[in-house]
Amino acid sequence: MKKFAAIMGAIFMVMVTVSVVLSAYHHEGENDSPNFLAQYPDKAGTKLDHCALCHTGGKYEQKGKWVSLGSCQWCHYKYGYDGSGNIVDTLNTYGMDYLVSGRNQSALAAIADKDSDGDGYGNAVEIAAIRYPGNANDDPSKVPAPSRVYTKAQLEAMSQHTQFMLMNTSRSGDFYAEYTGVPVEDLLKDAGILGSASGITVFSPDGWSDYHPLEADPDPELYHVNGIYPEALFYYDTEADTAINLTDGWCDYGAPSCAGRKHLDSIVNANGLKMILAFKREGQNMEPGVLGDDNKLSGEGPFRIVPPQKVSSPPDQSSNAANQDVIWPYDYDWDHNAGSATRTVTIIRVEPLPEGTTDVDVLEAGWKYVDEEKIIVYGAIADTNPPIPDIKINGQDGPLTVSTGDSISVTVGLAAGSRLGQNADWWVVAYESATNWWSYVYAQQSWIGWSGALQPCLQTGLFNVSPAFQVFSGRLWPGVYDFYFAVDSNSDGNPQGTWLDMARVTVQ
Ligand SMILES: [Ca+2]
Ligand SMILES: [Ca+2]
Ligand SMILES: [Ca+2]
Ligand SMILES: [Ca+2]
Repeated sequence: MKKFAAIMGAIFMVMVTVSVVLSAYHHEGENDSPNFLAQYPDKAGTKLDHCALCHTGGKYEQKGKWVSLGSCQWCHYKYGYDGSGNIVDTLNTYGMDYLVSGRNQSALAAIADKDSDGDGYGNAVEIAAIRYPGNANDDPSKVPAPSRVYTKAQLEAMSQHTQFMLMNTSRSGDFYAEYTGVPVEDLLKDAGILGSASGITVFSPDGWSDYHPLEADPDPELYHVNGIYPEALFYYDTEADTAINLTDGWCDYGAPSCAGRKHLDSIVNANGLKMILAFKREGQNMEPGVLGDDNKLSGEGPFRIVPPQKVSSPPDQSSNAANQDVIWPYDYDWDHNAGSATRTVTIIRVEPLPEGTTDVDVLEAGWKYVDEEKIIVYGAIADTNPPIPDIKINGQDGPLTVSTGDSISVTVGLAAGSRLGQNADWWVVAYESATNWWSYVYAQQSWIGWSGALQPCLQTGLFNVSPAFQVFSGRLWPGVYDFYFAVDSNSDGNPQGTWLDMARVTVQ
């Protein structure tokens, strides 16, 4: 019991540090990620080198609606910036196993052969394949989700949006600025966002991530992607102005775009205020983010997610400031949009990931992307290289007509595309009205008549079938036969026909 209390005390210390260094995953003074990298040195910079290795995302109910949070937000939500919550609530099954096994490098070795998340793959096997050992939805049978990489030149070639706005922080200084970039809504359309998408999680290479729903949400902490934000007013006071009140001022009005504006002026932006992926501030490229010796990210470029305030307010004094006897003291309930303005974004994950897919390995999209001024969008977006099943009768796509005396040959081919290796149900089936459904079962090298359910041909990882493979050869009774070849994005034994081809032959 005493040992447990000591462990919890240690975690408490780590989490207090979290509240100081919000921007970095490798939280100052924390030993868990060094332990992991000592045990698995080649996994540095991979997606496993992240909070999500041991911490879970989560959901909480608000007015009958469930709000989903990523691992960083969930930890801060459950645990609080003040460390008042219970850290154990934020651990996934791998994190729990690590904790109860001693929370050191030997604990990682001790649980290497365990299957912490119960998905059928041992922890070391998953880690070798760069799959999360504490997330049963991620395993080595899944393939990286569809992705698109954008260069800065490509983003600049898209329709640009410029807006003047307040960046209101809780703890740092506030400022007004003019940001230019691409509306995130437009970027996602360009990437081919799917109708199934519900939101995005953005990542910075220091490990910070933040979730944004597509549509407006009543939770004041959630900034939405789509649509226009409310118009804002410009709030000016000499007491707030850092250029005038050198001791207690908290708002920087020094940007050229502030010139000529007066207190309570309406802020007018052509096309309104939007969530943008900014690449310019005051018309200039932004300073690229770098991780300092103190593990704090400085700089904001090359790309920053910039959400406007959902509710316009004046800039308020920093919550850290001793002197709150000012015109706009810190107000918890005011909109601190700058806290959700993720700096140096290199990854946008469109949620939820399509079935059978998993996260891309973020190693490639880390600091290298900052240097190369690139960003990757992946997840619930169009797959430009999907599996293509092909079924042919006598070498033709059909429909065709033959005589009862003619022998026919049915062949299937598959280009696995982006889903190469993904576990799947394979279906080779035929339908004719008098005899109902037939399934070709590869293991038996034979066709099986309708027995109340279709039988999968195979249940294995997708591979390229080329040259085509013959599944039927012979003569058929008169009738109209539809032959199907399909592969699913899962291997649950039920036919979904995610990718499907059909050929019809009429025998007379
Ligand atoms: Ca597992
Ligand atoms: Ca797993
Ligand atoms: Ca503020
Ligand atoms: Ca299936």
